[in-house]
Amino acid sequence: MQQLAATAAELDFHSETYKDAYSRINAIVIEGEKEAHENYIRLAELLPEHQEELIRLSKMENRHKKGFEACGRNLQVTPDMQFAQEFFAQLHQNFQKAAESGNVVTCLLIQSLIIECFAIAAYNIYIPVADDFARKITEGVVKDEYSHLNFGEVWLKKHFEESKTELEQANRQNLPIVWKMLNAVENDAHTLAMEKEALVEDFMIQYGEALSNIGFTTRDIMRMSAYGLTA
Ligand code: Y39
Ligand code: FE
Ligand code: FE
Ligand code: FE
Repeated sequence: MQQLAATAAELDFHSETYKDAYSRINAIVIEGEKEAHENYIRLAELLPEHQEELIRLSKMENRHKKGFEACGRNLQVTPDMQFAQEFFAQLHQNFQKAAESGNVVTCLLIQSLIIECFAIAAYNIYIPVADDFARKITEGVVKDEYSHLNFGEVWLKKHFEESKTELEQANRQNLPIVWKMLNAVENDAHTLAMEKEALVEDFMIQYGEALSNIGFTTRDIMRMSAYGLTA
């Protein structure tokens, strides 16, 4: 009954059950950081006036990746990178397609809003239940993720009127994918004492706040948030 073992106080970071779940969650985070690193390099090409800042963000993502690789090694876990690539495949593909078409608004929605909010939610929920080594790493990382989210918010706020339609359509296309990803990781997250309900709640708070900061009304946000709830 591994499903019952997941309260923070009962976690055994060295149990086979924990390490098996960690091999997938750790891989997801490593793959996510790797793709985020690549995505910010791509965004730097698409937004040459922000090249320096975006390259700086991409380097932060690469450092995050190294930090989480160390977390896996610390627990003697081999990350399941194949699983992680499949986990991100749909969002990854949508980002690539948007980048090829020069749809920078869609790229920013996928990386700087959706993926960053997902990361912030996951890391906030993970920190209280992480092993000591991983907690210190993750506390440093999550601060950076807020600054990545902020980059997207500031740019999209500045270009809100001309981006609105593309943002709504990119939200409609990509938000359902996030719910599928959460479902795919729900059991493993539970084994690490990370509850899906908490992840969903934190994600929606971050994402709703981001949409509000960009310029969407509460009514818009309600409508946009409803996409994918059935996924
Ligand atoms: O911007 C970033 O650094 C984001 C790439 C990292 C995404 C991490 C995704 C974490 C999802 C973990 C789900 C665990 C329940
Ligand atoms: Fe539980
Ligand atoms: Fe990161
Ligand atoms: Fe980030």
